[in-house]
Amino acid sequence: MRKVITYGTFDLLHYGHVNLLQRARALGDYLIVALSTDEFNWNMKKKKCYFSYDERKRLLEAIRYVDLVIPEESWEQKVQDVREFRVDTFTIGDDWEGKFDFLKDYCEVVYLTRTPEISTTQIKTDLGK
Ligand code: C2G
Repeated sequence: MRKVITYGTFDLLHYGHVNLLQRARALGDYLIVALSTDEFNWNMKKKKCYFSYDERKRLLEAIRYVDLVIPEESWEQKVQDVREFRVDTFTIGDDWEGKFDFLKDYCEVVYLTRTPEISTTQIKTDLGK
């Protein structure tokens, strides 16, 4: 079984996220999503989420491409995650191109193109209009 892992906040879940998850899952047979906790988002990403971790987790678990959701609590957990879950492929959107190449020592690294026209920030801006 080829296992894939990806990381993110996935707030205000939208079709750009689903496009990513669908392609991530297609890289293997099992997709793990490491979901940024509220604390990680606030302390390390300066992101205030609309939905709580539990609500974002619930939404991700309802997506057919997602097999397991685990918490992302630090920038440093990726190597441990790859080893612990015996991951074959790490993948993430190409807005992170090159940032996680260090994982190539442990697994395949694939950067997938982002869906250009949609973002959580854009949604919040448009709704604020
Ligand atoms: N994404 C995408 N297209 C969009 C928006 C997002 O493909 N229009 C992808 C991102 O590239 C990322 C995933 O969806 O792979 C989740 O996006 P975010 O929730 O914004 O994740 P991010 O804040 O980039 O967190 O340790 C890594 C970080 O946790 C990544």
